[in-house]
Amino acid sequence: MTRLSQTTLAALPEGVARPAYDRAALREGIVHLGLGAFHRAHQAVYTEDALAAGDPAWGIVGVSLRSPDTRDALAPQDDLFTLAVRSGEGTRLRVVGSILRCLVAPEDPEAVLAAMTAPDTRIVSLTVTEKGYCHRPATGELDETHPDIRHDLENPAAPRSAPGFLVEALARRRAAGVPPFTVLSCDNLPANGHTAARVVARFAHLRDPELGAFVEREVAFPSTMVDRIVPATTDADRAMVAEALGQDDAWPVMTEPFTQWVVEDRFPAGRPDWGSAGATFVADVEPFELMKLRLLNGSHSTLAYLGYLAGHETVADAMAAPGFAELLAGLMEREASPTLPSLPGFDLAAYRAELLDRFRNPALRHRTWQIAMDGSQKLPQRLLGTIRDNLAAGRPIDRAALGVAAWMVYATGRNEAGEPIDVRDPLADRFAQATSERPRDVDGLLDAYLGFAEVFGTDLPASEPFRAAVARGLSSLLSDGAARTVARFGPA
Ligand code: CS2
Repeated sequence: MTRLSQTTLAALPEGVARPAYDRAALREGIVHLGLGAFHRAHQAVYTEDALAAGDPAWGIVGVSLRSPDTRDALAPQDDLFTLAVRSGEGTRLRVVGSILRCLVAPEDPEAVLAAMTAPDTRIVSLTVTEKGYCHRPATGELDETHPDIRHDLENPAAPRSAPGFLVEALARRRAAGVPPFTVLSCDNLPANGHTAARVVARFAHLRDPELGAFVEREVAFPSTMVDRIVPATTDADRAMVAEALGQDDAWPVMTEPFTQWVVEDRFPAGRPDWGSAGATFVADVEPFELMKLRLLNGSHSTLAYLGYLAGHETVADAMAAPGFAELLAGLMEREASPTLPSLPGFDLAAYRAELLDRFRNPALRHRTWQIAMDGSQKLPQRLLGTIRDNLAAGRPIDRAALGVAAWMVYATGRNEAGEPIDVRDPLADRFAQATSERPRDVDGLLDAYLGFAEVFGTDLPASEPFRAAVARGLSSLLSDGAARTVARFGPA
């Protein structure tokens, strides 16, 4: 079968959308660090629409900080890729052209720095996942002992980490008299612009206090709330896309119809007209970010750990099992929502109902295992913030605490039948070690995990109501299993 490429675009079936602008006329205006499926289904699509609206200055250079896989898949197809938007009603296909080339940082850090220092580059955006910030999840501060940070302080001209690349590129621009780019974090972190600013400024300060002061003074770090569910692509997805295109795409991206991007409008060097594609610009993103992290992501993680332990492969499977929808509805309505700042004019109840519908999307096949990854980096902003606020206000925390308990069982690396779980987490080895040294009972697990201050801080482990609520969750999970524990939330 022919491979998708610039020259085969004209042969695509009529229903498949394709770039509505002259790709050859684009300039490179954005460098994106963390070229995963999420970026391709979200920011690359908003930018695609902005390019079609007429400003050719914003082509994207995609950078993978680790693996060559995306570049290897996309380069032979002129960096074009297919977006498949799936729901119970069917699939819509669109070929996206906003990414102009892909770089692989470990192969050639200098090429990445050259793209980041080019005067035409005015935005460097990031989806490097929570752990890519090299910060301490409980406090948001740079982890100065992180191996990549140590490496980048010793080898500033050949960095590995996102902070290392950003600071070296900003230093080179400064030396060359080129104004700084705007740093645009698109990761699921609270106040993500602020978090990025803290780690980048701190890293710059460690290199040279004057450079640190420059970053604080001169570089804009707008916060954003990003939302679109993007499950990992499978071979079945590839086959479906090839069949529909009549052409091969080595790495299409699967997603849902829903998409949302709320952005703080602080781009001193300019930005694409993402508003033409439906992005919302606001003065303060934080209330939106908290809402999304605590409602969507908090529910997602709770569902992922409990769903995985109950034997459900996908989110939609778990949603169809007894009690899951009720548990999540209660978590969102009774525990997460009361902690949120008010968003005048925003219909929170409709937002929660829409989330449950999105989780039920039968066409997505979003694996619980995928969402379960990196729990140590996700729990603080997804569940622990909700718990802290409710403890302070004397409100219930049982559902969120059950989510935490399920994570504790999951991260032992053994499921309810004693079979191994492939736990992906930067702290996985330390969790396995801590739990293997203690009995697999309520006290043993509490003891094993609550010592991890980088996850729980020092306040939660010292809170009796918190320990008691997690203990109740653990006790039910260990004696009755996840499926029965969750089923109790369902109609009697
Ligand atoms: C998910 C998110 O994998 C995960 O942790 O919770 O990727 C989620 O799908 C997105 O944040 C939705 O916008």
